[in-house]
Amino acid sequence: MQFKNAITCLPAQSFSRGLTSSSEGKPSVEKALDQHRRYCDALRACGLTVDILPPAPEYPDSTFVEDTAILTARVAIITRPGAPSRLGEIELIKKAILGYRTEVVHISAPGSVDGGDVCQADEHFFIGLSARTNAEGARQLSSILHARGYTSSTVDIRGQSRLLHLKSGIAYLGNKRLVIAPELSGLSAFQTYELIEVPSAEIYAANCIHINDRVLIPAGYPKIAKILESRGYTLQILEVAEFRKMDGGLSCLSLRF
Ligand code: CIR
Repeated sequence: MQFKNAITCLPAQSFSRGLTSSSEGKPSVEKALDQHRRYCDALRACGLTVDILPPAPEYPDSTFVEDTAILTARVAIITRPGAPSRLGEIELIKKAILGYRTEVVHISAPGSVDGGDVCQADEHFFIGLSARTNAEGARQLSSILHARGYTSSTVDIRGQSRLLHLKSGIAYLGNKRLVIAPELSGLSAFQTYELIEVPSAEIYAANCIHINDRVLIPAGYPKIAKILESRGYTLQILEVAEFRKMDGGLSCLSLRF
């Protein structure tokens, strides 16, 4: 899959008031802005044109744009985030997406879907059932995708305490190859894929992103970096510690299409 564009959103001054389960302390907005700037530079280095939305202080988690939309070649879907404090973010992203697409479709109540639970692997979509994405949301999403010729399957991650979203534990690298957290690698859903298992202590780096000819991975995870390099990938290593403090990873900071 070749990507051309990305949408990101600057972290707001209210960033540290977002949702988190991390005990790593309060993030610095100043550092987050610096890490975000480097992240956008890395996306450009992958050949993308980056549309940076202004900060939205009324939504502290709005920098995690990936959760609010799913952009595929055939349809643009506005999600319905599972956390009530994030519901309003969809209006911001919808406005931005309508600059690229003439039509969007919505997930509607009582369905909920976070984009972080949706992993596209070519024509197939893995949909995580999580604390954020419910069965009705997954059903609506599958039906939207199937109507456009895609396939999908659900992966239940409820009860996986280290995974907020499905993509906290998997990333698609193309060619039927996945980077995967140990807790997911035995699931039948992934049986027909080649799996690159992330060492358990480096699980945060399972949330990496394959963009065109590069793989972006977070700084501080040398074992998986070495494994990916030995497979021939060109890595772009990025510091995202301030986002990790708010349970966010590399993928959630952008929509790529
Ligand atoms: C949240 O809990 O919703 C945000 N603080 C973090 C969202 C991270 N999103 C993602 O991994 N896709």
